[in-house]
Amino acid sequence: MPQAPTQPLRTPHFVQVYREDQAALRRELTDGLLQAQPHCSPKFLYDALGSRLFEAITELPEYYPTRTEAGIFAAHGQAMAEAVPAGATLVDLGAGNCNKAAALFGRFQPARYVAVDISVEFLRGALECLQRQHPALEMWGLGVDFSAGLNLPTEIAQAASGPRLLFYPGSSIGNFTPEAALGFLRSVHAACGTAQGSGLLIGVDLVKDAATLEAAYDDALGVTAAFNLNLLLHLNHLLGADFQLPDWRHLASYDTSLHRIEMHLQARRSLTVNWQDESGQQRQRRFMAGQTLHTENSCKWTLEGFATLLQRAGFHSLQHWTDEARRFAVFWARA
Ligand code: AVI
Repeated sequence: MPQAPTQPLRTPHFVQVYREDQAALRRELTDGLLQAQPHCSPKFLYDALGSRLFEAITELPEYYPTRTEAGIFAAHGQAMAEAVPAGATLVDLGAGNCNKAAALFGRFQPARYVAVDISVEFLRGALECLQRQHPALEMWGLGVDFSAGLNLPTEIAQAASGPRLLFYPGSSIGNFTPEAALGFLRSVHAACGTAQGSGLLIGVDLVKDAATLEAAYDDALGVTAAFNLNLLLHLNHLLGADFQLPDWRHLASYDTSLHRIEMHLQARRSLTVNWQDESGQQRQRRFMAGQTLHTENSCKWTLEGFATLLQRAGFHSLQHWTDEARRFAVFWARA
């Protein structure tokens, strides 16, 4: 019997822009370690083990943001679908396993899906699997470091000719200082393009009592402590440094005037850390007992403060949805 012709299977397109630059990484890390208040960008929390530990954090009873945001999408998904443009290019910033965006395909009916992360290799498996489930949807994987601003490569900008729906869930905007968040949101506004109806759907963690926040960033099981301490293993790997884990303790405290959780690693005793900079020169940093390495800020916003930030970045016609306890909010903002 003749076989019915089968549809050729669509495959995702992949574009890798980010190239790891070992010398630039060593320079950035050396510069941070030698400051009066030593610091390190939170992006270094996410090596392979750090990414797994972060996934575990999202399951912790104390870490409310992930499940609260999911509850807001479940309760208000229909209202969101009515607000966002139909048939849009859905651009998923920090897509990871793509699960959050994929859960919205049914309601939002995008014409095209662009998953953005630092490396297309992180996206490949998830996108290939999603493509089999949604054979008609055009899919792209884009590997860029958008932490210093988002810039869509020409081939994707050309493919995304209609309205664009930029999607930035998870309250990762909180890991930018307010000034850096403004610069980043301005770049997202530009990436929305000029088609009618485009905009940004973004999750943001709200200001609340210090006890709830400090528990969320210093859980009883010690997973966040492990996540923070793992940064030292990552630095040992990247720099050939000699951080010893037992010499360090995890700290997380809420600064009520800056509205942010600060994560630090505190030296338990006076010690010296050694490493090699980008030119192979031996460097060292003395830490006195109690001195810290600042590893992350997680800024919390009021509804009014975040609305003002979005407007300063060029967005308008804002809508937001929250949970009953007003712990977390999802904003829709037109470009
Ligand atoms: C990824 N980001 C939104 C998390 C946060 O809550 O700031 C990272 C994190 N750090 C400690 N726990 C979770």
